[in-house]
Amino acid sequence: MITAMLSNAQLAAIFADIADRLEIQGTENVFAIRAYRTVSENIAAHGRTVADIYRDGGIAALHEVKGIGKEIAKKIESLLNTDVLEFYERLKSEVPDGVVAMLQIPGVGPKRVHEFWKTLGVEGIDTLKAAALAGKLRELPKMGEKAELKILAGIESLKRTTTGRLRVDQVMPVAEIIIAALREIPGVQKIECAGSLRRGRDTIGDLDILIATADPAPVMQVFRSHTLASEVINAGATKSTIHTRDGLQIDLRAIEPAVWGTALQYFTGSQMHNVKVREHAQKLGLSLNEYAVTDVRRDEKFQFDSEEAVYAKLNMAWIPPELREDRGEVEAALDLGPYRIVAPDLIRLEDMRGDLQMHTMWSDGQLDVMGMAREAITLGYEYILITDHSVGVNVVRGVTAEQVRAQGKEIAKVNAALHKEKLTFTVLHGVEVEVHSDGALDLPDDVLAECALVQASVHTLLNSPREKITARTLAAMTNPHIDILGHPSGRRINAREGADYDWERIFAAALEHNVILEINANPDRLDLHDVHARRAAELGCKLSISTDAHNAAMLHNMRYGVTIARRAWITPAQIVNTWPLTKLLKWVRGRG
Ligand code: DGT
Ligand code: CA
Ligand code: CA
Ligand code: ZN
Repeated sequence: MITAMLSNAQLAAIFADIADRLEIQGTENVFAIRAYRTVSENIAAHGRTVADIYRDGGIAALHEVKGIGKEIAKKIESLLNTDVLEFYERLKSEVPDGVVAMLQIPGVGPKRVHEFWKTLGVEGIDTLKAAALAGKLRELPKMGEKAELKILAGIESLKRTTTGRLRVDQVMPVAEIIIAALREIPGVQKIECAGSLRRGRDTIGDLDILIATADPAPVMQVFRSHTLASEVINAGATKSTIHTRDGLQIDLRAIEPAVWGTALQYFTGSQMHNVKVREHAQKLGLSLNEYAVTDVRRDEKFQFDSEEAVYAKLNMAWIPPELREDRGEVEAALDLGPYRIVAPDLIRLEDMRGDLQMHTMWSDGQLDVMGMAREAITLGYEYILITDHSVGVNVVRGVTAEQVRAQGKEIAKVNAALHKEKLTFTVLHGVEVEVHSDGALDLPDDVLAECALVQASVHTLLNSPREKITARTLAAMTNPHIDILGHPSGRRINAREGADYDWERIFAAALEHNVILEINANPDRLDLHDVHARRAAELGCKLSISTDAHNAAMLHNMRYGVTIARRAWITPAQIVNTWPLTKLLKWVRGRG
């Protein structure tokens, strides 16, 4: 019997952690470390859930996932059956968590951590900081004063970014697992996420789940004893709170079905939105909380089982949760009046016809062109743009001018093969060209001219002063071959801030030169973010939403990008990859 319903992401995280700990420990067996890393990546990228594969086909079926050999299959079996792996538990006791935590410091890898730990006896970030301040790190081989300062700066940047909030992709799968587990319990009428996850924020403080039922006891019981719960914080009759092993807090509240509307409205927030709504209600002589709307003078209470009815009672249109941040949505809802929807044509995932940023084995992707095309076809897309990195991105393998041309031939072959199968699907040939620090592009114009669309991206020196980085990117945007500006700010959520651009000038240039601004859907980036995307769209800029996928699984991240676009009040017409291919190509060719 499978007891633990581990997701692929959780299994992948365990194997990545095993590889890290072995490497920190200084294991001689480089081969084993690499095997664990490969398995971790392959599990994360695998289309099917490994737990399902095991349940359906047993241990033999696990070999379906590349890299899972006999030993690792046994480990997965043990994890799925008993939720513990003795080998892993032993490794965790040998290499303390505090030591592993040092890996979070930018620029610090397992080999360094091994030295800090074994040579200096440092067992955590705080003691590392003390050692650096005492000048002890500079004496290690291949270190020095500069490297020591860099580590101190890295520790400071960690403090700024570890806000205790998790990325949305670290929370969404957990929400889906919990909801699936609770939905089938007898008596459950409705179940939905509230709070920041329902509003589609890029990071989540804690996960709020609401459930409509007249019989909360069994639901609370199942929730608190779920395998994901590492700790039960609160065990009330209608409210429970648990923590998961990844440090996520989950609040579950049982709601009387008759007051579902007010409860969902209240617990969705945001707090600022609710304050605004209550201020307006007051003007009507009404007050509201999670249980009812009250006519204050008559002391009469009204219950609502739907959110639409709550807003209607306040003479307001229903507001999509993504807009509830007190950014003008309450005013818009008042103007429209009851039983309407603020922004009814916000973009939806179904509107997407293609994906305009992805990588293949020509650079640092894991699949070939055909592999990416096949996955995109299963998603119902009509086209994709292949955008491998140019060589200038020195952290990863890139394509040279000759390789861009050679890739063009491969793409033509893939298109011919798909055409033969009578598939109406087109692979477009693009490239992600690096913008050098002086604004020059990493590939010659004649090569760029051969691509259907060209994306320019900045990956280096993102912390340059505003004037410098703005000028650098503006220079690239004026090159007539540039069609898209990829992940414009360069931020990595919970890891580094984006560049300090003069955004108004970037948006003006995008408008003038018809450069499409990307909303990168990778949940690690989500870049442009909502406020900037909204401003750009308002100014008339065109945007794209693309996954920046490096494997098949990452193509499925499109939904996170669409959510950001919804939070930016964006409609399908403003996103170029909702357009039919002919319209997109016509616009790109006719521009400038
Ligand atoms: P988070 O968890 O930091 O990502 O953000 P939220 O918005 O999920 O915040 P959370 O979990 O504290 O509360 C969920 C919603 O419940 C919040 O958006 C509004 C409502 N709420 C909770 N506590 C209060 C409160 O003390 N006052 C008001 N006005 N609303 C509250
Ligand atoms: Ca929350
Ligand atoms: Ca909460
Ligand atoms: Zn990039």
